[in-house]
Amino acid sequence: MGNIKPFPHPVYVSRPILPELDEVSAKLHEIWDSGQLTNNGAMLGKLEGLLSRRLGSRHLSVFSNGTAALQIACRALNLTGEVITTPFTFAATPHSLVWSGLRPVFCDIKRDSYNIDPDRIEELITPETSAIVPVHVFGHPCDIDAIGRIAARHGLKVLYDAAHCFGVEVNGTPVGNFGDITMFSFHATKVYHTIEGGALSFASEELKNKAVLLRNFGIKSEDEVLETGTNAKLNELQAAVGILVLEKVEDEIARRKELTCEYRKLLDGMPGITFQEDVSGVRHNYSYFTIRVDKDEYGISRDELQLVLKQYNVYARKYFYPLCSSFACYSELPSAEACRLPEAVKAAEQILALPLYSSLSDSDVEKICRIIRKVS
Ligand code: T4K
Repeated sequence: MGNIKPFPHPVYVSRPILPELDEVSAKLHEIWDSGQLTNNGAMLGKLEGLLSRRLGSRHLSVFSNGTAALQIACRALNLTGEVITTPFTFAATPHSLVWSGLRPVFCDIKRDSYNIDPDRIEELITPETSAIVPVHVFGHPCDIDAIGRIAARHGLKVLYDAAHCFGVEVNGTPVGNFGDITMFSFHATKVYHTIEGGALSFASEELKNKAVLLRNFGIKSEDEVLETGTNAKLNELQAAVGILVLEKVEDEIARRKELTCEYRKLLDGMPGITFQEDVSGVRHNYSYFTIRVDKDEYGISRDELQLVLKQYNVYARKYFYPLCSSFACYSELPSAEACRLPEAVKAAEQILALPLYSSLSDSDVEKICRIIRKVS
């Protein structure tokens, strides 16, 4: 297209923080010397301490991935029956509910935040409802106060999916300190990672103790098994990588913030392209930069733009498409009907996540924006 040359290498939506190999090697030496590879070793203990401080959580445990952590959270909270959640999320959110023997009930989202719409939650509550599972989509916090009030009024638990929210704060309070339990994902595509991994931040020590039992088969001691637990432990190698990644995460977030500002500056005012701004009072982590493509104003659809970008070696992603409620496994649910979820349906058709990671240069972002401007 025109005189813009494709990128010489693929430009992905995300790239993980990579610690220096000699630092990893030093940690591996420590692990080798100890002979302890997994089962709650010293590296995991150290990582949990560091993350508790960094995420401002008094009660925090680390797990093998965010999905297993969500399942354990459902079990620790004794959830039953129906759980109200958003369809505009990654498959892991509703799937974790089903794996926990629960029925997801999909609630529409707000147009601006892409998060569950609190004004639509109460009409979905039935005698079978035990919890709300909101997602802080793309790291933008949900309407926490409204959700808290609804949960209190109806005696429901709140389990937040904060997969995208490492380090996010709302009016000075870390995002993991709301609701009964909050889940973080530490997958390699996230702003902070342990290759694969996740954490739960609990409202009480009691919930934490239960979840810690559940992540190791429910084994309390050599003589006692207290719960039908599973295996969701993080091994020592990944914990070591997590410790090293933690040292780099502030720089990563700072650089992503600069790149986000650059995207916003260059895309501002482009007809048919809108994006999220920072929310007042929120400390953001810049985990994703998404745009919304209005075909009527922009000229081509989000899907067409994604294909154009691919021709330039730019691998933007349609997060979250397809909408979870349209998966074959959920489409028969009454709450999954598209007419009940108009905002979520539109978001799934229009939103595109653009590349965002610290090794991207300003000129890379400038070129991506030039491509987007040129196609319109
Ligand atoms: N809740 C929500 C709201 C979530 O978004 C997620 C996960 C979860 C729960 C569950 O948490 P985990 O159980 O995963 O901890 C990715 C991730 O696999 C997934 O963790 C994430 N959400 C989801 C939004 O995105 P894909 O299918 O997009 O990943 P993939 O492999 O296509 O990676 C995207 C790009 O990132 C690649 O094109 C290249 C780059 N990449 C990826 C990996 C894995 C790298 O450069 N290096 C890598 O190692 O799902």
